[in-house]
Amino acid sequence: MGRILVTGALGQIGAELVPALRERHGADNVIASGWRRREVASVTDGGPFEIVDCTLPGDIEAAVEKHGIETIYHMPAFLSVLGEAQPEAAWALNLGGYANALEAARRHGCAVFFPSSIGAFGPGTPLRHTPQDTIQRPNTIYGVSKVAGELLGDYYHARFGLDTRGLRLPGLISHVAPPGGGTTDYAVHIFYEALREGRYTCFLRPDSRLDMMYMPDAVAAIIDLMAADPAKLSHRNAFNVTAMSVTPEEIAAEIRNHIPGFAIDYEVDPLRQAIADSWPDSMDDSAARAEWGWRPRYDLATMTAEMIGTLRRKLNLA
Ligand code: AKB
Repeated sequence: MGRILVTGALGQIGAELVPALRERHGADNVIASGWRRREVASVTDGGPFEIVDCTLPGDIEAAVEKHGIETIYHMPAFLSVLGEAQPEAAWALNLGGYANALEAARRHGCAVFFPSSIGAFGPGTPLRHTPQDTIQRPNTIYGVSKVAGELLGDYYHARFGLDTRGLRLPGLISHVAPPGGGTTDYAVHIFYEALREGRYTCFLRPDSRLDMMYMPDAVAAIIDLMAADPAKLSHRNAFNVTAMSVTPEEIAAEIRNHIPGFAIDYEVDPLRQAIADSWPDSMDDSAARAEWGWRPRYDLATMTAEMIGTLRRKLNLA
């Protein structure tokens, strides 16, 4: 695969994607980058790091030239809730930054990975068993930028022959780096608060069903998609992938199997609830299964057991 650049490497996904790529390709072959340096041990301790502001035309290209990059994993994004607070900045980063990545890739013949999202769907989309190819009319700036990113990736593939690939990721549950500014963040916060406080106040309704995935499955999906035989890919940007379809009350019940006294209550935030209500609750990921062999390893029970065990050690609660 040659040398790799990961942009937005200090975020929730990058913090686990970078070590996995370094393990596979060698630490010196994976250049992590962010718009400023912040110590995230799993990323900054293990190999090269560059300052790259994706919104500046030329920044990504400079890193590509300097390191002889052949593949870009383009991860930075304003998530759905933060995007509604700062729509202009969200558009500049989420789409403008991706356009800069694609231009650098076009000039240097790089392959590119783009993380789309369940946020690329919206009102009008069938929300149960959401098909791979369906109506995409999101009503958040995050969703609009994700749909535009999917289309731009397909355009660069069709027009310039660029090897662009992407996934529509669901809410991601993880314990290395926190998410920030998303609608599905509750599914991470609930574990920290269950362990620290024994209780959690959720900003979504108890029955808000959404697709979710544990981070090791997301990292495996990203790596497997980029390694897949291109002759077998007819979708490229972007594949539905999911691992579980869960509600806050179902996650809480599973946590109670480990922390019996855990209590949850609800103070619904209207913005986040409206976004959640416009997103799928169970995507159909059969295209990913058929075209490149996608299979999640974790369900609600195995993810919860591992999150609780790992966070107990991380928070010194063992
Ligand atoms: C968000 O909640 O904004 C993200 C996502 C599902 O894309 N986690």
